Amino acid sequence: MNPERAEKPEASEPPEERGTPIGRRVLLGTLGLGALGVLAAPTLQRGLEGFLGSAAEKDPTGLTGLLPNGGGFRYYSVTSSVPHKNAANYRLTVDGLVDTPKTYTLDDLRALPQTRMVKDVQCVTGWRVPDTPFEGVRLSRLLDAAGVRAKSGAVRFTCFDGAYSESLTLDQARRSDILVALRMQDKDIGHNHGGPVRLYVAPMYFYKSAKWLSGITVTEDVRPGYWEERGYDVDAWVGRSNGRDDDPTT
Ligand SMILES: Nc1nc2c(c(=O)[nH]1)N[C@H]1C(S)=C(S)[C@@H](COP(=O)(O)O)O[C@H]1N2
Ligand SMILES: [Mo]
Repeated sequence: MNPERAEKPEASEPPEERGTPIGRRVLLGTLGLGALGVLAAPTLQRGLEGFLGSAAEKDPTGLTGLLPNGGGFRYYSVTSSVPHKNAANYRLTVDGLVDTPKTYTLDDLRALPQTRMVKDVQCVTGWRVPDTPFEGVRLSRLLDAAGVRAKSGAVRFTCFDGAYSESLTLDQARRSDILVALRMQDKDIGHNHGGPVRLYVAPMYFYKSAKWLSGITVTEDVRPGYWEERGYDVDAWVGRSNGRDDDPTT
């Protein structure tokens, strides 16, 4: 265990690590809201999203990591608000070093063969959610459809939150356990979990699974993603990176 590596994620993703006074207020507020939801289920989703938005506004550096996101997950966003996308306005582009750049609608993606897998989710800050189903289109299929050019070496992912990004080497991106996911927990992916489409990188820490996915760009070299520029490992294998020794998820 390399202490230098272990420190970095904590420093750059503070929410779970530091019990700041603001953190406590946000958490208490959320618990109150949860009780309300029992009475008013249909309005809760909107109310919760509004609340998450305003909580993030108070601390855009990531306090939202404290907020429950259902089923053991925590809500993360590096921006204070994220536009909502649906079947009418969602688009995913595949471009860069490819022969045929493509743009997919949600229906286009739904029409492709879907792969479902059930594995644990592990966040680099320590929380883990067992046996979580994800379902979607294999990333390798979309890369093949676009025709990756010979000199390519990596894939970059961008998001319609306008800030987050991720990356994989081309070899990693071609693994069969990496999905452009449309469903999570056997439901269409909701807004707070990065819907309608998020990346799912089964063998790596959950920060690789970019929410609100809007762009897949084939590049020559790996370009470190949002958290990777802030200290996280680019090769984020669960249990073999970031100075951690969690059980692998695959
Ligand atoms: N666009 C975007 N994707 C993201 C993040 C983010 O802040 N923005 N956070 C990452 C991290 S650190 C985690 S642990 C998971 C959290 O996913 P959840 O909000 O569905 O629990 O999303 C990952 N993908
Ligand atoms: Mo995370």
